Amino acid sequence: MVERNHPLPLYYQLMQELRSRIEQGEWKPGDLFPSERELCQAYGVSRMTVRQALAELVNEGLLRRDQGRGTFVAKPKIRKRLSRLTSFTEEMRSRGKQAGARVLRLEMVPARPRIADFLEIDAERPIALIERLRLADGEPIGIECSYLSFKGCEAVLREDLTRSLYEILSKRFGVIPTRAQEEIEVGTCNPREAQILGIQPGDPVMLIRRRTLDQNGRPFEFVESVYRGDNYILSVELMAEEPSAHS
Ligand code: 16G
Repeated sequence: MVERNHPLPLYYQLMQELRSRIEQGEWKPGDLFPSERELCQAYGVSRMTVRQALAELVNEGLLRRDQGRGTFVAKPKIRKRLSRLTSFTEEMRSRGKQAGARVLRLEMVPARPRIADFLEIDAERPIALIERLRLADGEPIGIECSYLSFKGCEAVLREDLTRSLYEILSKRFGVIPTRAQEEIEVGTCNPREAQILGIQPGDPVMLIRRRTLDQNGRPFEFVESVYRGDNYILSVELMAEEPSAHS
């Protein structure tokens, strides 16, 4: 259901509700999806809210628009093609592992110029730094150093950050990780990283930089992570473009 006094925006709640109805198989692939008007009535929300929720589901590949005919439930094959933005916790859960975190550093720091650029803020503005060792079933996997910038971000430092950061941000701060840009590089770890990760200095590691945007397209997080090269696998699904139905 969609609730007005909820920290998550209405469109986001509606999108989650519709996504779970689709995933539960209420409609079959190829079925005509209820119209905007029907959804407005069923959920008591504005047309704008419905449009935004539907646009997200089209983006995710769960729905497909057919000009002049309406919105249809997409074939599941299309969904697999899209990579979804996940948190460490979700990623581990999907592999049947228990995610954990040990906090290494937690403080407000002035944004260095390079980080300020990524976060689209002025250099030297105070941002929240959270450095954590990430664990999978208790085993060290990587060190994530997140720089957060949004109004009231200093309050995040008082949260229990051994839990999922993305869950805390969505539920308590209304900041919903929606999109991200990532860069991946191969490198070797320095003595400090080696000691924390339980490997040897110079061992291969994966260096990942991520800039994460919220539901309004605002960058709120810049992360620099170092993952152990021996127990972390990046898996990406690639598909050839499907021939269009009209060609
Ligand atoms: C991922 C993200 C990191 C984010 C974390 C939140 C990369 C390189 N990093 O590990 O940006 O802060 O998830 O995970 O993918 P959490 O919600 O489990 O704390």
